[in-house]
Amino acid sequence: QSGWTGVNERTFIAVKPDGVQRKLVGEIVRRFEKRGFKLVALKLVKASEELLSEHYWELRKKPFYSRLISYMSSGPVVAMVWQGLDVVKTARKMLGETNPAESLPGTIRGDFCVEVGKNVIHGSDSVESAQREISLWFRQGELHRWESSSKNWIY
Ligand code: 3AN
Repeated sequence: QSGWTGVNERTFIAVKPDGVQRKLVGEIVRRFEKRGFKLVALKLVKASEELLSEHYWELRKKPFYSRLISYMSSGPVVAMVWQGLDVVKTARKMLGETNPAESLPGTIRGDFCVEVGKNVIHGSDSVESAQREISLWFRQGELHRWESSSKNWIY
């Protein structure tokens, strides 16, 4: 796992229940594909409260925490792993700001939502949290290992 840097960097992306309900999955997958990232894993899951409490461990003291957990467990989410050069940082740019009101048009949140409590998508905020989140949401066997080739210029 520690070797996943450079073009092999990976991030965890999840379309949240509001995004799935609003049928934004295809649009979001399309944006990541067209940007040039490789899909490594994808599944539709109804997240348990146990999984979500681990995922949002850092936010457990926040006033909105219980609302966040019930929103995230209100329906299925589409959990994905994407791979490519600087994917963690680039994905955060593609998502926009946590608060959609501050997200620029052209970003996913800037184009599709207005509420911080229903902001359509999650993306890991660092390489370390990406590794933690990927191993929390996926088993090793669910992650595709793309052959590293000398033809990395082929996207
Ligand atoms: P991000 O998802 O952009 O990394 P975090 O980790 O600070 O942002 O917040 C995680 C999630 O918690 C957000 N995606 C959002 O759904 C929810 N959240 C964050 N701040 C608020 C808030 N002030 N009120 C309600 N929900 C919030």
